[in-house]
Amino acid sequence: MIFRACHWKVQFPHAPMVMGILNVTPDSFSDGGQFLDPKQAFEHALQMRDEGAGIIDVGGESTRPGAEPVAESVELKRVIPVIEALREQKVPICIDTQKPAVAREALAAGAIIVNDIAAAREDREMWELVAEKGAGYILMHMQGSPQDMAKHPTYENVVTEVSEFFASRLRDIAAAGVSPDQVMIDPGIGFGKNSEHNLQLLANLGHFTIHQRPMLVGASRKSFIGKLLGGDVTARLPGSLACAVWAALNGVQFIRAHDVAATVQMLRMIGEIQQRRQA
Ligand code: 7PM
Repeated sequence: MIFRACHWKVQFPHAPMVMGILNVTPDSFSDGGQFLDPKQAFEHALQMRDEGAGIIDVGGESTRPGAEPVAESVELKRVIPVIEALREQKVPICIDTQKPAVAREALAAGAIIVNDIAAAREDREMWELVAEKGAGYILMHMQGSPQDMAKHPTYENVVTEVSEFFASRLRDIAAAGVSPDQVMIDPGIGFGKNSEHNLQLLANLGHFTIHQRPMLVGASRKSFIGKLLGGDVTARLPGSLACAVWAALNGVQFIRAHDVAATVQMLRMIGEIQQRRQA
């Protein structure tokens, strides 16, 4: 299995990689407003790179439940200066956007992967762009939209429904001209799922290997961790690390995280132990 995004390739098996979260927004649920200034955003990205992040996910629109959509011009003003500044830094950049126009500018500025949480619901333009540029694409499952997804998530079986979503979208994406090598799949923890759904997805990550695509999991600081263990958003690191180690031990290749240093160290330790297993 291989993942390709523009000039960048990762051949698997490969040690799990951490995707550091850079929210250039005033209202993200756990770090809103901290990195709205391009200089501060840039510095935070460099810090995450130095801590061992393999990819930086740059987003200019909050996707927390109930968040209001942001105008294209606002999103561009937030993300493009940061991506341009990071271009020489040789750290793979992922653009977190649902808007094809923002993705296009971001790819021109140096991003190589598109994190489209909407999975091109509205139109196929995003896939056409990804095909044209040879960019990477994160195919994430979400029930509903960011505005209404938290209301009443319902599934007969969340694991089989998410898996069927992957199968059908992977077909559509291929039909749009995107190579399967360009796509990673993501169960979308917290996107139209309650705590029980999130736990069932994590418990059954192995089911998604049938799609033969690398997987990304993002559980970092999400509210189900707080609901289960108590504690506000600043006290969710132990629960977040538990999800990350579980994901890594269950075949997940990419972990989306806020706390890069802690996550990278934990994964390195797991790797050191795992290498020494005897038959
Ligand atoms: C509720 C849901 C609150 C999501 C906050 C969030 C993911 C993502 C986000 C993810 C991919 C957060 C977010 N989560 N993109 N964007 N996968 N691909 O924790 O799990 O930052 S937003």
